Amino acid sequence: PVQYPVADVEKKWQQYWEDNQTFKTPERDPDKPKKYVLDMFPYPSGAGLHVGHPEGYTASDIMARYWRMKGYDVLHPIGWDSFGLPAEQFAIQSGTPPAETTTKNIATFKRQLKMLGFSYDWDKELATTDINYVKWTQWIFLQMYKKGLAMQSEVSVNWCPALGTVLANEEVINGLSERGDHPVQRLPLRQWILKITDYADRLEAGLEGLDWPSGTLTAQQQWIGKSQGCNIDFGIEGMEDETITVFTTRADTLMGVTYVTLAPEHPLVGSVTTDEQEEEVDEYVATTSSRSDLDRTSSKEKTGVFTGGYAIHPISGDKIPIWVGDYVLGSYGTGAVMAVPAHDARDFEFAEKFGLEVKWVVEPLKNPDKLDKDSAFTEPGKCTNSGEFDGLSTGKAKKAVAQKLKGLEKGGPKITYKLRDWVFSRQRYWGEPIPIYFPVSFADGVDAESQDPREDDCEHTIEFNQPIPVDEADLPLQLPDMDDYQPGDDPAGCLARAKDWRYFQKDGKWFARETNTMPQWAGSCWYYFRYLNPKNDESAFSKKDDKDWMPVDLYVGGAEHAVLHLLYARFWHQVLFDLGFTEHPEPFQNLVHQGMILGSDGEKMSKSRGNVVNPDDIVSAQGADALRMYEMFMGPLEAVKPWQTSQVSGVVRFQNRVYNLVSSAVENGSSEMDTETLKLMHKTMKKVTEDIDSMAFNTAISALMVFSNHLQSLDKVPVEAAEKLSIMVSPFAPHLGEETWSMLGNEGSLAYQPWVEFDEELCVDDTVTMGVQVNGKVRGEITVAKDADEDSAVAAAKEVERVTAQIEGKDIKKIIYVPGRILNFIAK
Ligand code: ANZ
Repeated sequence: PVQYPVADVEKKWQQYWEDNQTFKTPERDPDKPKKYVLDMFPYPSGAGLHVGHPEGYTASDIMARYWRMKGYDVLHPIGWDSFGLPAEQFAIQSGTPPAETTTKNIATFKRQLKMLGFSYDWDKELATTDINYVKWTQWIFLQMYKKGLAMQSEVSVNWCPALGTVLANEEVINGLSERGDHPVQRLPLRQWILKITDYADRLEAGLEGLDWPSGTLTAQQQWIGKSQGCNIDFGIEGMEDETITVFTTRADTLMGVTYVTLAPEHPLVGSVTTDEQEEEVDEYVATTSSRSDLDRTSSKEKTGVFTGGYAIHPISGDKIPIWVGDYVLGSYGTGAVMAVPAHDARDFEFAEKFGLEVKWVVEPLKNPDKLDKDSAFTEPGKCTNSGEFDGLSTGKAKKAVAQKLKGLEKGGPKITYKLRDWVFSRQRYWGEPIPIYFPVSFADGVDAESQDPREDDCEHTIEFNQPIPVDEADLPLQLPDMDDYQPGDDPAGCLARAKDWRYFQKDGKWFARETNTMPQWAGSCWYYFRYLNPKNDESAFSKKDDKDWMPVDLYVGGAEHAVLHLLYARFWHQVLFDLGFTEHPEPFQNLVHQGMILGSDGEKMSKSRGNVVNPDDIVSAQGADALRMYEMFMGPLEAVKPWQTSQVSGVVRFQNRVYNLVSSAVENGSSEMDTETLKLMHKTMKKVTEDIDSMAFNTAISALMVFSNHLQSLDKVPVEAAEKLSIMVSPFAPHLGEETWSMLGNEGSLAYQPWVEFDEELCVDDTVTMGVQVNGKVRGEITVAKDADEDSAVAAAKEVERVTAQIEGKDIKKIIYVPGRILNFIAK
């Protein structure tokens, strides 16, 4: 055998693809079907590519290459998600401007992706930090602003002092920042928010019909957290005009309410609290204010204090004590609950701890006497001790109570969502500036003309309540150059220090720009639209391109984006849909998550563990195709799997074998094919085609291995078999595919060669394995020709010991034989 000159071959074909623009996106041909194959674009970190990147990127590349060969118009772009914290942290430490670091890192990533032979159309390349991209990101923000979907709000936010910024709820995990694990506190701050809650229902409904992993659909559903229930108004003793509105999913338990609990941040806490209780309540509110929602809902020990005030039950008119407890969240529902300790576990714990009354109002449908009263009974049942509602099942009672309250104008059905509005501002440098500014005012009587707010001693006020959008014609609004990127403790962020940028004069009046920037998620909300034509100067993307290419037919990326990027992007998309910019209601029709690749020790790869595999090393030792094939051969795409270097040599051997088989077919091949080889070839073509269709790449590669082993056992390799092998191998190992294709005497690239077609009839097995029964009981099995006649089937069966043991010495009365299905001896 000859050695496959992998390094030279891979370099040669990469050069060929580049010189010939092989993967340039075609003009859409309306007579052809299309596939938009999208990768989650990488954040170009300083560390370069890790082996997790090529996994998803190889999978999508296989599909893109396969679909081109199947005759689809394919769009397969790549770009860079290049805003974000690490470049800025690096700038703080080293003084290197983030733009410089980003450019350098992009160059490294690009070299590495090219080295892996992905069939990207590099003309579509974009970076979210490109000024022409920023321009349109800001433009979309302005469209949202004009639609009332972007607004300022004084919100209790997750302030991370170490990072000097506010984080979205999604970015805080167990009270620590998702990036860097720094402690996070709650603080009220002026923020920009996007009203994603306006889209809660649409975001939930749109999930139906998406071909997404079920876990991700569930994650989004739970994140949106649609909850169907009822709002109920309780009166307040001594306060005619005020009511406490609670949200409940168990209106049927209304007659079992024994107290009402307000969240510590509920606006009525102060007014319902009596003088005697004031000190205790104030103290309690102060101590709970720093606790995160997660902490409050997950901690075992319930805490709370009595306010001294009483609510009035909307139906019975009973007096009900009002408590404050931090297991009730201020940000969910109405921030107040009607407590039913008999039927809610949290209320039960609370009532036990503080000695509050427990009223049983739901009984099990069966054996109501056996109800154990040591814990809450939270299952559905039927109403009891509930007056007019007695006997109604839980479902019916919920409706009856809601109807009754509606009639009394004391509440009614209500849908609540867990989803919160999206805190969209960051007090950081390396993000898109928010294209808004505010008037600057000076003390009464001061001559504004003579003032300069850029000077330290110039007293002035920024009128944050009078935001003015930047004129669309003035976009992009660029970041200023700065030397110091340190966020500092001014929540206005470091851009506030760039005074020449921040303050400007127009028609003799002073204005101040917004100094908050957008979060990193902004850029990834719409990059798939910009790929359609990243050079478009007229618009973010054109209607024609949208019509031609959207939606994304295959989106490949990590499951860690289940609720962040994938929800935000759907939200922006739905807004753009409502504004008439796209005719497709959802962006990503089909989503696939690649599973994480672990180190050879089965642990997550990390520098500190020293188990990181560098793709550069694998490529320089064994080649890009070997890395690609190995990653696809490791196991099912979506499975988590450990790296096993020994298996890399397995695919390297396969690669050499294919090369040698084609060489020998070229030198000394056969123009004929025996039936066995022909049948195996068709079976392999069928298996590989169907496996690629379902993205089962590991089994497709093993089928190719089996086929190549068979070819190797032949005296002469049939040329046709070598051709098919070359085509089938090419999506996985594109360099090897091209090289063998050209060795077979073909001109140019095989990227657009028609994919193999199999003959279903040749894929059918000739033999069949079937059970043999004696008196209806299976005693053994035989493998015979599919159309074997009865005599040969019986002869085969008589070779099976367990069958002969059963019929020996008996009279065979009858033989039932259906070829390929049943052979049954009736013996007495
Ligand atoms: C009375 C009741 C009786 C409840 C009962 C449950 C069982 P989901 O499904 O998550 O929407 N709740 C309402 N607002 C709350 C808040 N801000 N903080 C903490 N808990 C809150 O849950 C809705 C239920 O959670 C509501 O129904 C309310 O308790 C509680 F036998 O009301 B229920």
